[in-house]
Amino acid sequence: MSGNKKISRGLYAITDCENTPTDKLLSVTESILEAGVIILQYRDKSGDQSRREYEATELQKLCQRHDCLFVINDDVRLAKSINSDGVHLGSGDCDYETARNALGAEAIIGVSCYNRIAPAIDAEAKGADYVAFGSFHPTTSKQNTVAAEPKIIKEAKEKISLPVVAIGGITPANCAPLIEHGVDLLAAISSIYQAEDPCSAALEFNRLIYTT
Ligand code: TZP
Ligand code: MG
Repeated sequence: MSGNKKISRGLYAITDCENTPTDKLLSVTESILEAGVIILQYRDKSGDQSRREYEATELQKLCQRHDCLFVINDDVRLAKSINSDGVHLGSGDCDYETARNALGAEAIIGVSCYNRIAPAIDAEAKGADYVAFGSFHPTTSKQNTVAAEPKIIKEAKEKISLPVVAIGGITPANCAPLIEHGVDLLAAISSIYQAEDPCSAALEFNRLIYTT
C-alpha cells in the first residue's frame, strides 16, 4: 500500500450518474454521507467533460466535509485535475503504473479483480490500496459482469493484506454472506441511489456491517 490514507471497514458508495440528475446526485450524496460512507466513487460513463468536472468537484467538497475518501472511476486525468483522493481502475482502464506515476505515492488506487485472486496478489505487489471483487449478484448497473462467489472474499483475506471490496447487486437484504466471509467494504450503486430513502439504505448497510 502506497498512500497513508487509512481505509476503514464500511460502506463504499458509487454514484449512479446515468439515472441521477446533478441536483439529485448532490443532495442524495450529502444524505448518505451523513449516514456514513468510507469511500465515494464518482462513476459516470457519459463523456460529458464539463458536467463530469463540475459534479466531481462538488462531490469532492461534500466528501471533504464528511471525512469520506473520494475516488474517480476510470479517469486518471480527472482525478489528477481535481486532486481527488485517488482512482479506481478496471481491466479496460490505464495500467496501474501509469496511474501511480500520474497521481503520486499518496493517491489511493483501487483495482477491480472480478472473480480472480491472481490479479489481487499482483495489485498488492505493485502497491495498490484496495482490491474489488464481483459481481456477486445480478446487476442492471453494468453490462458483461462475471459472477463471483463469497468464498473469494475469504481467500483474498487469507492471501493478501489489502482492504477487500465486494460489488455487484449488493443490497442490505443479501449482504450478510459477504460480511461473514470477511469483506471490508460493501460497494453499491442502485441499492443506494435508487432506494426510496437512500439515507436509510446507507444506515442499514452500516448497521449490518458493524454488527454482523
Ligand atoms: N462492477 C461490477 S458489478 C458493478 C460494477 C461497477 C455494478 C454495481 O452496481 P449495483 O447497482 O450495486 O449492482
Ligand atoms: Mg473502469
